[in-house]
Amino acid sequence: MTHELKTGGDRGYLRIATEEAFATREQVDIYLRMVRDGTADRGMQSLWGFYGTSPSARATQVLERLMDLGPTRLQHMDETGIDRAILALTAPGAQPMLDLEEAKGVAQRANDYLAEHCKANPTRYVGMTTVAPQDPDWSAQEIRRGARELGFKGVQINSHTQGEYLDLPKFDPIFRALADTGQPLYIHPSTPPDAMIGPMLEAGLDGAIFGFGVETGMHLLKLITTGIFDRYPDLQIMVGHAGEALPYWAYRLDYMHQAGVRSKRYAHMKPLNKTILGYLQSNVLVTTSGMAWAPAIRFLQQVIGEDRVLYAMDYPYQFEPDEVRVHDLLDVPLSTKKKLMQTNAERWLRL
Ligand code: 1DF
Ligand code: MN
Repeated sequence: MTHELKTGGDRGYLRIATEEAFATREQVDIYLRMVRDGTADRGMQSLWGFYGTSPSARATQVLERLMDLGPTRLQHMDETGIDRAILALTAPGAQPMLDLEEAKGVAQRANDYLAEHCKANPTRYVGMTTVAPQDPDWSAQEIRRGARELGFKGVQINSHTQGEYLDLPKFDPIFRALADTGQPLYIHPSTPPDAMIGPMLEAGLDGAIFGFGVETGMHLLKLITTGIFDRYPDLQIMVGHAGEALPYWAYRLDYMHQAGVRSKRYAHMKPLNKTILGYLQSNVLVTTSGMAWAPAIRFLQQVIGEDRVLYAMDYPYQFEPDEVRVHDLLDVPLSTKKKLMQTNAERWLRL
């Protein structure tokens, strides 16, 4: 794999990367305070204890790149042929912050900061709104402000909020705001909550290697089985990492879900309008972040449809030029590749 990576569409498509992270100094300082004073959950101790304090090349480089929305990031995009980046505040955003006012302030200032950089680089950067789901009504307002005043094109929530998942009725204002603004929700991974993380942490599997996917796949599955898409039939939920394993599991999920519904094994497991695979094919968008692997990408295109698979790099956590080439060299027609790299993002994010 040697071809030169250039922006500008020389291969017949632009490259739009859809899960790209940034951080604010304020956010990271609060994480470090929480790690020090013991208010961080075990996942944050593990994740941000590492990125915030490790002297390793990975940690120091990731942290430096997260905080930059300036020339270095643009240069890295140029060097790897990334035309546009869909940017979101890195996980877990303001969600673990225990002081509500502090959490909302961090989210709002991050949104303002991102909006400024998007305005300064309108052809390169697109923003997603960050929220503080601990306050669902405030988050709904911030989603509307992001869509209507800041020019953002979606909303990113980093899985659970202090152990709570978005299927709880109290989070409904967030879904109302997504419906009113017609924006997709990106459920980005976070480390699992304390109730789930134990055995993973012992094995070093709590982070992006596996814990992220278990946590986030379960979150989306729980939303599906509790009927989110029957309540909001037009809602689109994005997930990264090739669908956090759900597409691969779809057959078994449907078999066992239907068996559970028929036998009335769980009082709250109700029949749904569609199969789980059916929702994956009508309400879920999947990105290739962290999964630059041709068999997985082809599988997704086959199972959930080529209109629903979107390219993502996951800068700066997985900044690997050869992974862009893997996408370029996929053995699919140019029309399919153009959907993957460019037009699916334009369509679903209304760019
Ligand atoms: C990592 C990976 C961290 C991803 C992330 O956010 C993240 C990591 C804190 O490698 O520790 O977004 N990722 O999506 O793969
Ligand atoms: Mn990510």
